[in-house]
Amino acid sequence: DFSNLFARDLLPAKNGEEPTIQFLLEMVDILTTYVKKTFDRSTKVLDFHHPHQLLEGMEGFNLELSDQPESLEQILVDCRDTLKYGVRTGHPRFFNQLSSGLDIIGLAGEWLTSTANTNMFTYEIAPVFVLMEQLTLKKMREMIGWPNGEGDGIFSPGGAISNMYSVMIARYKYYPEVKTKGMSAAPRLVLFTSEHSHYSIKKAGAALGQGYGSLFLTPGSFVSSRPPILQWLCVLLLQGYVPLFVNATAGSTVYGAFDPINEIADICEKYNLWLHVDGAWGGGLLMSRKHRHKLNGVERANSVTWNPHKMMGVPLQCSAILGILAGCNSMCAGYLFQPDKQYDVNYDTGDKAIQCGRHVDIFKFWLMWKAKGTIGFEQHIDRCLDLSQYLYNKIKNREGYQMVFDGPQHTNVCFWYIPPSLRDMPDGEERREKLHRVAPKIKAMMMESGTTMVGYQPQGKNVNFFRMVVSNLAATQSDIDFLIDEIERLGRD
Ligand code: ABU
Repeated sequence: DFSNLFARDLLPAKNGEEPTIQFLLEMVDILTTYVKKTFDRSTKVLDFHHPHQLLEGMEGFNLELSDQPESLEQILVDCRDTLKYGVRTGHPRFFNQLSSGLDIIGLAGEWLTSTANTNMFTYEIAPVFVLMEQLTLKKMREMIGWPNGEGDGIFSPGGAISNMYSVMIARYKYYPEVKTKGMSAAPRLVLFTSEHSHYSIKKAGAALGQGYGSLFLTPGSFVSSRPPILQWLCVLLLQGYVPLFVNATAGSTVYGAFDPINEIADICEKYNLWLHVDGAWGGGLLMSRKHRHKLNGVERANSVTWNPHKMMGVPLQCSAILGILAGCNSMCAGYLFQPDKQYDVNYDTGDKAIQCGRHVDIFKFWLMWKAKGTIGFEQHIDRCLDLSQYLYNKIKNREGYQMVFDGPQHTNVCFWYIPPSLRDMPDGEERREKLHRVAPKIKAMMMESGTTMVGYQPQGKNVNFFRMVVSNLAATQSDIDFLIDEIERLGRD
């Protein structure tokens, strides 16, 4: 009975051991019940409520904070309700995001990480985690193909930050004085990326003081737009701009497209530009002997973003920036990074980061790698790509579907569902407007019924279409069949 117990009765309180153990066991029960239900297809993916409904308070669940403590009984109810009104991103029918799934080893790793509750900035307080990070990053660099896995890297709070690191280290390499003098120490720098690349490259330009106007977007992906890059380079050079950096995307967010890294690397070498490969989504394919050729040339990159929390199913967050970071961000804060410690202070890796405090993202990933082996990640990736091919084959000639592009390169399958009333309508503005409203409407109904979730978006001239992605090992062909049935059920006129 927790109704008369409060947080103050738990450790370090006197005689707090027994209630602490009982409370944690109850918590484990809540979490394991949630885990079991997540894999049970008769459980909904979500129990949708509008923000105002949750803010007004549901029965027994009040988000407001109070001055007086709640009993542990209420705290346990709050925990159950937090999970109840959340989204089961590990459910086999959750296809909404690039990161999905609920890996049990990864989950156990995250529990351990929170229990250890340490900070990644120094070996002094995170000796084992720092070494795990170093070893894992080296292994990742070996998979990229850098000689002997040489180089550097760090885990960061997500792909956008990893991409921002890439711009920072490029700028530091060519214009190190920017670190002390700011942008006045650099000419007008230009970054290149494709229209289909992640918006974080643009954000990096803005955040780093170059302005996102310093970014040149090539239409579509780089596959079709190499000549315009070259042309722009020449024009820019004549106008006094200095091209600095090219981002090649390995697995674009919406289409899952892979830029031709070798061709882009040729241009970068010719013009002495930094080559970054954003493999946040596609980096995982390096683990697959069948699919890694899609990143051919990645070994020629100066820096690489790779998010194991996406295609490799590692619990959020787990994103790596690989490249040479040393010196770029170091401030040598004397209270933390004392040079006269008794151990090799090269292992005080925190000074490479733009953060000070840094969460331990490595342990769950390292533990999963131990538990699955490289071969386990390979099987995960091959299976997810096979499943996407199954979906593509199933709908490419099916009545009521139109593909946005042929032949998926990653697990992204993009398509319009055409309701019966639009099937015979001639192409034109009216049809486009109507079609634009179809995916959001079906998605809203999907969320209200809680049966499945899949993303949608417009892209360029294309009106709203569904983007299906698979990264969850729990998904099967029957879940793909379910999604299609559900779209057709909800999309009936
Ligand atoms: N680039 C962040 C992930 C976006 C997505 O899950 O669709």
